Amino acid sequence: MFRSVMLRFVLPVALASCVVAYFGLPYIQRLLAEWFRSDVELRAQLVMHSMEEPITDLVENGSEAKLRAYLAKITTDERLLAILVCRPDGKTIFKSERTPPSISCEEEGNTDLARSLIMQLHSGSVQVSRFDFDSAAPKPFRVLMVHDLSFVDRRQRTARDFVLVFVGISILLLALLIVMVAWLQLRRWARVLIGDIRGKRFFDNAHSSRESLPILSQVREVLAEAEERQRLEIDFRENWTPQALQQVVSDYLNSAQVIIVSNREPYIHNFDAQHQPVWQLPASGMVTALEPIMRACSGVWVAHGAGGADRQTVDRYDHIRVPPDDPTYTLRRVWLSPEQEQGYYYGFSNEGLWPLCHLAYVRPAFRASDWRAYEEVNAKFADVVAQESGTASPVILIQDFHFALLPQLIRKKIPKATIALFWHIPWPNAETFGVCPWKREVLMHMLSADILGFHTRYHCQNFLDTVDRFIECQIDREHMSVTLQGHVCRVAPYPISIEWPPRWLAQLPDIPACRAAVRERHGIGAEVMIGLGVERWDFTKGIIERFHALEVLLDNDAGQRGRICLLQIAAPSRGQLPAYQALQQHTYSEVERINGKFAQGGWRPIVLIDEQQEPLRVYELYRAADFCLVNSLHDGMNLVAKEFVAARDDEDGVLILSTFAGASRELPEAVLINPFDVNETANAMQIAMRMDRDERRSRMHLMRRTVKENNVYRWAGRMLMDAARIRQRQSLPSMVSRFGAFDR
Ligand code: GDG
Repeated sequence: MFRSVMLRFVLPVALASCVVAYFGLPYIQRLLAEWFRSDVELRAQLVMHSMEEPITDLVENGSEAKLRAYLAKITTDERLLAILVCRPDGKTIFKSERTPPSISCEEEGNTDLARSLIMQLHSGSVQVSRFDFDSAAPKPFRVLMVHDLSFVDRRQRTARDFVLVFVGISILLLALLIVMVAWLQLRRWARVLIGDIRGKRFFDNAHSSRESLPILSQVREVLAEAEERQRLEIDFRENWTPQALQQVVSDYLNSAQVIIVSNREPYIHNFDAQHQPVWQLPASGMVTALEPIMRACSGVWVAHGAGGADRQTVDRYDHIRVPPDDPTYTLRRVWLSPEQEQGYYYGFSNEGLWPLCHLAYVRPAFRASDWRAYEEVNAKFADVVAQESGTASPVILIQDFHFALLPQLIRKKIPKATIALFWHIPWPNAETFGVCPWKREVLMHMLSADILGFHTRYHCQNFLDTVDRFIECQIDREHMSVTLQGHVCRVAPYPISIEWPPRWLAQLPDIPACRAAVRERHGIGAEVMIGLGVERWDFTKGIIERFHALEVLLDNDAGQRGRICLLQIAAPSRGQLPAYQALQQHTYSEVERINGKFAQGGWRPIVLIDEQQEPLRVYELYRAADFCLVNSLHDGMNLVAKEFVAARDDEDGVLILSTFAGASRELPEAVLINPFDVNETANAMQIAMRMDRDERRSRMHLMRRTVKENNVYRWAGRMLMDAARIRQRQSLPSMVSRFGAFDR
């Protein structure tokens, strides 16, 4: 920095000063010389004036001795070098002792001298002033007064030396001043910019001083542009693969440790009939999305050990390497007491937050005991994450609404961790969220994360509105961030997806074979079209509503009876809760009623499979279906829609999709419906059944391209890239001080 300030500021100033001195000095010298000379001239006139009378008397009286004595006295003045008294014809009347040889009356008499003349002699310059005394008098004469001007030279030299020293010292002082001011200013800017870069005051001009605003806003613009460019690059990167994700972790995160925290574990161990532990993949969208990422990045996955044989399959550190058939990462199981599970999982999470965030008109229940269990379990998970964290700054990916408190609890234990919380379900509007008695606690804890991810921009806006309503903080809506007590939390949409290609496809036969197998397994005739529903048995998924839509269809168009079958997988979920038990009962009774109403021969309109299926079976069903019905009443994303599309490498099949599922934003080529309107859903089924092959192909082709490009690796890659950027920013101050400068 010192060098560049010297080169950029001090050197030009020094050069300018030298140029001024170079051209100014002769001028000053000339001016001085002129002043002194006119002083000497004046002096000569004064002297002459005072001796005018005596000298005239003495010359006219011819008293040479007296004249000599008189003038000898006058020439004792050291500046007055000599006096000559001359006749007009050049004769010398008087010539003082120190008269330089080159000055004489003769010469003076021959030349037409001006009244005053500067002469350069060996000994230095002299000024010769001439005074004529009355040429009409009987004895005219003139006086030549020679003044020594060597003092002018001396003074000129002194003045020059003084100016040079003065300029030199000024340059030095100026240089010091410039360096100091530049250093102080740079230090200030660096501090402000570092704050900006870390996101603290990035977009807040109120905190920046006025003079630094122009440069700061430019730097800010450049930074924002660079980030946007990087984001666009990622967005347009088409080929997101596990390898690309691994590269992100190694290149951008410097192979940081990645820890995933979720309630649901990716592998559950239960005992089979022979009391042997067997593992199972849970029916969970979150697990479906994250498992491929852990396979790509390794690391540790911390989750609740909920399986009957889970304790028997871990080591003494509660670790198990998974996937069981090809271990690539570690699963750390956390044990919860039945009371904890009841309060935290079934209570606050699934009876409180789940209905709160889904507008499915099931009233949320908030109990203080559930909240306490929720706090307790979150604290327990924070302890486990701290134990599992092998470094000071791991990347921690927290999953879902079960762990809203974790960001702050982990931040306290691992301050330098990069924490992202992904919210897999919708975020409601501020009024709706406002009914939660612990809304402020939930929001404050969440905002300790570095990244808060939602599926859609709409959910992000809802979250920001909610924070705005209940928390005193700074919200930057343009750049989607919240600053609370100096900590910046980025709120961004990361639409989740599935792996591409889904690994199960490789194990499945072609479409006709899958169709044949499914028809045979479920007793569906070859002439019957298959409409498919695959879900966790949840009231948000609209299972009852789709039965009613089918009923409307069969009521309205009797010709469709015997031609359509709704094959519904309902994987039991949260079965301990009254709302889910009621849903299950309602499902059974509606299936019975509708089947009873329309069944004929071997045909039933609804085939309900009320057990969780192996993933391979689920994909076989996708490949066998004529259309897939996703009519969620409210859904964060909905992965079933994407899985169906991914399974159809024949570019056939129709997707009917709820506009209240996040997936509808990405898949507008589906037949979109309002799931609350059963007539519209019935109509959509008709459309699906009648759609011609070309249209089915065109729609499916476009949807497949979207899902392929926006796969789950891209979802994770974008979040990890944002995490990497945040880490770079956070590491900046220490980097700057390492290089010895500003952030003190
Ligand atoms: C939450 C959000 C968001 C279903 N039945 C079986 C089975 N499944 C699998 C499906 C799919 C997953 O479960 C369900 O995913 P969804 O996305 O549809 O829904 P949620 O579980 O509610 O997930 C949701 C998701 O998180 C991800 O962020 O999209 O909006 O609610 O993968 O295939 N899997 C198996 N057997 C079944 O019987 N093996």
